[in-house]
This record gives sequence, C-alpha cells and structure tokens, in this order.
Amino acid sequence: MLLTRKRRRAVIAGVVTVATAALGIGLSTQFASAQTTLRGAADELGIDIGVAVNDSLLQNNQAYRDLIAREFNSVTAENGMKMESVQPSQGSFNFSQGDRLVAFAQQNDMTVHGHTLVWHNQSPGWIQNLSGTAMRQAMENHITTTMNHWEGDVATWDVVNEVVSDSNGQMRDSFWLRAMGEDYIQWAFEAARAADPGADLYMNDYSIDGINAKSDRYYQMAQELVAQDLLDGMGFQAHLILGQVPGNMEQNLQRFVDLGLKVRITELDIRIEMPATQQELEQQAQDFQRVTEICAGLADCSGVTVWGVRDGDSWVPGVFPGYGAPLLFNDSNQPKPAYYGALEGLGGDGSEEPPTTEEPTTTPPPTGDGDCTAEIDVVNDWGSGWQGNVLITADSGAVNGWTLNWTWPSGQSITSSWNAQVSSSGSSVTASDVGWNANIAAGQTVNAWGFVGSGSSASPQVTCTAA
Ligand code: 9MR
Repeated sequence: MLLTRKRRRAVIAGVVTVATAALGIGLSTQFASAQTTLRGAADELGIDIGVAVNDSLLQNNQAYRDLIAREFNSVTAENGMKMESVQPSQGSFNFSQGDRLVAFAQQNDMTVHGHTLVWHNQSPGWIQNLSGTAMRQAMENHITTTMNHWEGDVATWDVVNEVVSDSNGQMRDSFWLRAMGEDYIQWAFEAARAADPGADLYMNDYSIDGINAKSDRYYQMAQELVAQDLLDGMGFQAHLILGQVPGNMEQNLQRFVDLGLKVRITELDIRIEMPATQQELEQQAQDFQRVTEICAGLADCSGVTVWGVRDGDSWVPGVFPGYGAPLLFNDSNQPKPAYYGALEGLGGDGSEEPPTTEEPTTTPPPTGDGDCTAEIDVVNDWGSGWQGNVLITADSGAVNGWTLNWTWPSGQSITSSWNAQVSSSGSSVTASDVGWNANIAAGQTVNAWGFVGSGSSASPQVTCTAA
C-alpha cells in the first residue's frame, strides 16, 4: 500500500515536471512542495495535530521534547490536568504539571487542549464521598479555579469525559451521577462557560467514533447543550483496533458538525495484537491515513490528537495485555509506516523518506547516583477495587533506574498495572521501571506508574532502590 502511494506520487511528479518543462515554467514557483512533517501539513490545513504528553518524559527527555516540537502543533496533558493531579486534596490546587506543559507549548507555538475537568477516573477520593450539594459546589469550584488559572493558555477543554456507559447509551453510573443526577453535566458546562467564555467547551468519549447507541446519546445531549449555547465541540477519542476504523465515522462526525459544533479526534491510537507483522503495520498506516483524512476533509474538525508519542509510551499494553504498537513512532523515535499514513491523510508527503528536519539531539542520561523514596497514592476506591498511583522521589542525586518492594498488609493484590514491570509472590511485590520512566532528576517527584488493586485500598511502606 505504501509503495503504491509512493509510486503514485512519483508518477504525478513526473507528469508535472514534463508539463512545466514544456511551458518553460519553474516548478518551484508553481507548486508548493508537499509538507514532510505532520506539523507542517496540519499548519497548512489550519488544524491541530496534537499529542498526549507525559510530564516526566517532558522534564527528563530532550529527544522526546524535540520530537514533539518538530511534529506537533498542539499538546494535551496525558494525566497532569486531571483532577487528582490538580486538586489532590480539597482546596489545595497544584498546577505544576499543567504549567510545565503550557510553558512548553508557548515556547514552541502550540495550542493546549485541556483534559479533563469532570471524569469518574483519576478523581481524588475526597470528592467521591461528598453529598450531592457539597459535590456540586466542589465540582463547580474545581472547574472555575482550574479554568481561571489557565484562561488564555488552554484554548479548548474536555469539560466532561466518558459520561455515557457502554450499554445502550445509558448514562454512566459514576459517583457524579449517583450524587447529583444527570443535571451535573449541564451544571459543569454552565460553570465552564462562566469561568472562561473564550474557551471552546467539549464533551469527550471512546467508542463513539461510529454511529451507535452511545454516539446517539451524545448527539441528543449535544442538541440540548447547543440550544443553551453551552457546547462548542465534540471529542471522539478513537482508541481503535487495527482494521476497524468505523465505516460511518465521517458520517457520524458530520452530523455533529451539522449541529454547529467543532469535532476533534482527541486520543487516537490503533492497537495491534503483538507481535505486529509488516503487513499489519501497513494496515495501521492505512487506518491512520483514513482517520486523518476524515478530519482534514470536514469543514469543522479542529484537529487530531494522538494518545502518546512512541509505542513504548502508550497505556495500551498495560490495559489490553497482548496488544501494543498503537502509535506513530517506535521506541527509537523513528517514524513507523503509520506516521507516513497520517502525514498523507493530512495532505503531506507520505512517501517513506526520513523527515527533512534535523534529527533530535539527545542529552546524556543523568548519572544514576541517587537514592529514592516512594509511596502509594490511593487515587480511587470504588469498593470492589481501587487504583493506586506510585510516586517516586529522587533524593539529592538523579535516579537512573528504580526497583520498589513492599508487602501487602491484608491480602491485597494487583489485578492490572501500567508503566512498570511488576511481580508478586504471596504478599510481597516487586516493581521496576520500564526504561523510559527510569530517569528521575535530583529532588524531583514523579507519578511513575499505577495499578488497579483488589481488596481494600492500602498504602504500605515502600522501599525504593535506585540503580
Ligand atoms: O493514558 C492515560 C494513562 O496514563 C492513565 O494511567 C489512565 C488512567 O485512567 O488514563 C489514560 O488516559 C485515558 C484518558 O485520560 C481518557 N480516555 C482513555 C485514556 C486511556 O485510558
């Protein structure tokens, strides 16, 4: 497929050369050459090509930063603007991760898409047990304070995320819904509109890329919110499986555009059952091309955001065991066939030649002479299970690899984890880094990895050993 594309482009170029030679006209004055970076192509279309950014990589990995600056004109915090990061305890706001991202975006002339204000996941425990009235007040305060802080810096916001369930378009049975009823969605949008009237306000969800009961429910909610001038856009996450771009995706997005909304592909990745064959990687290129083409072809698609930079950065293997390779770059920062597919979909030059801009420069990893400490932060406890995030702090020296050990106090176990290699034996757990999250600068604390636990939540003492 990619060879075909390359050949087709070569043939067209040949015809153009002959025709212009016959007319005696210089090619360069007649035709702009096709863009060779995603960013160049998206800029030409006037849309965003975005990427979800991991805060610890942004701080510690120059090659990661350079690659993002070269290829993307928009960023989303993968985790750093979520409620557990921004307001870990009631009334105490921590904007540091988001501020770092905003500064990076401004240095590199990028837009920032805000993700997310109201979500059932990664919300701190303190808000989940409030009464309806207290929860409404806390939700509105969170929206107002967060949006005021980044007013003018964050152009678009996922105000509510994943509020519809996967069954028959019913509302999701979240702690928000249970405490406040369905009206909480409208209240969230009212607070957001008042907080920053200049920002575009979105709803966002997965499995709504095609026409189905779930996207129908959003369509109905969108009509109601548009009638009150509370909604500006609809975000389609597009966490897709290889070869399964919905046939009616364009038609689905178009119906939201017809309501006067912008649409946005907000979290694109396309997972492959591992190991991926060359043929599958080329199918993935076609899938990425199709999705970017859909956005490029719609009148009001504000952009496409890819959910991570390199395959190894992705959340996918941690949550879908056996699946991986869902992104545009491999772990050596090199573009995959999918990259050229996406580039072609944006109208750029998708022939597989290396990007013409300079290769990113790398800084040597810090010397791993430090010690570290770690703690388990219980971020969510829904009774039948709980989510722990593991925060690791490097002491006075940089850490260049870590291993953690702890013992569960009362029969807990890990049911799934992400961004660490974990092994358990009875009640003892050992976890170590997965390479890209090995380096922690002296004095820094990073939210290094996380897991879903069974039993009652716990924060046992953790021993951290630096490599
Ligand atoms: O990529 C994010 C991962 O690092 C977090 O551990 C995870 C926690 O739920 O959230 C991931 O991002 C999600 C996004 O915020 C909302 N849509 C689904 C994404 C993948 O799970």
